[in-house]
Amino acid sequence: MKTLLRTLLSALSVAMLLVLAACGGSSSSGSGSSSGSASLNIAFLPKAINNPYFDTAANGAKQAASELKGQFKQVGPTENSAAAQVPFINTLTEQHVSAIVVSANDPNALAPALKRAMQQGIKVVSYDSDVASDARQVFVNQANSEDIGRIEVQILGKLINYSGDIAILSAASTATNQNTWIGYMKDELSKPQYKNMHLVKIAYGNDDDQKSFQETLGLLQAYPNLKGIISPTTVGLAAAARAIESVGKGGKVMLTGLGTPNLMRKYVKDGTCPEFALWNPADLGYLAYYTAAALVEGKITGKPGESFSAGKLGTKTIGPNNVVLLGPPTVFNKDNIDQFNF
Ligand code: RAM
Repeated sequence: MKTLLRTLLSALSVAMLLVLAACGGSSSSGSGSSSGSASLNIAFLPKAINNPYFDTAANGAKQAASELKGQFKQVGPTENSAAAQVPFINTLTEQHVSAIVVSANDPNALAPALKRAMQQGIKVVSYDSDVASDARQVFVNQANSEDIGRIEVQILGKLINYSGDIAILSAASTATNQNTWIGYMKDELSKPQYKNMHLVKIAYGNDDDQKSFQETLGLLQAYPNLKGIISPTTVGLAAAARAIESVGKGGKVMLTGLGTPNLMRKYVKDGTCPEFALWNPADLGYLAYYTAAALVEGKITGKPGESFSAGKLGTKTIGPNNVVLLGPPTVFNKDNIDQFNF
């Protein structure tokens, strides 16, 4: 009897291993509302999963799905790379979901796969980080890209008295959103009031905590006179704060960028990162779901000037280049950070 049990148990564990192997370690996070309208079968594909920023966005999308009685699922790689995102697009296309909502690690590398999806009638919405404009119907932008880039330089300027060497710690070197923002940072830095601030290096942490931490240590070592760092990524900003403190430079090398209040609260209060910016990622996911749903239901086609209802966010209108804007970013500091919990 015992032997039989043992044989059964080991057969079961082999079967489980086979199932896991068949999943290929592809990390798909669970589906939200499983009931709901079969035609609203909307899949989110973030740059990578296991990033609290995208988890928060997914929570907003789930809320939208339940309001619209649609389905939601999120799939994605564990590593921030366009190459790792492509197979997920292909699988979603084979599954014939009604819409793919994607945050791109590269504007062009995802385009062929997304265009194939669109040819099969699948609606494509980019959110957070855009793809080439002919590879999606609509881009849901979190905030005006120019404002985001300029605000970060303005905050750092204030923190370091407009003087000294500065560096940027970005995400993937091909990320559409970070590269757009960095373009505006450079433009802001070219204004006369920043003439004594010098951008010495842009480092890339790939939205990977450990790599971002190491890259920050590298910056601190290579540029001992560094006065400030801008990290326009939630993963990079938190890792940079930890790295700065690990070498006792908290408050000496000023840090700002884009972060989530929950990850940055400690560093705002102890002075390592006195001020940073972000939008509400949950609202971004919510708006992206409503946009995809409006496309699937034929309420919009994605052309500038079309309007649709985005639930609690009110009526939204598609702007130039088929972009829907969430709203202005929020600046967080010690005076307001405790009012936020995400
Ligand atoms: C990271 C990602 C994301 C970006 C935020 C600010 O989580 O790079 O794309 O929008 O930071």
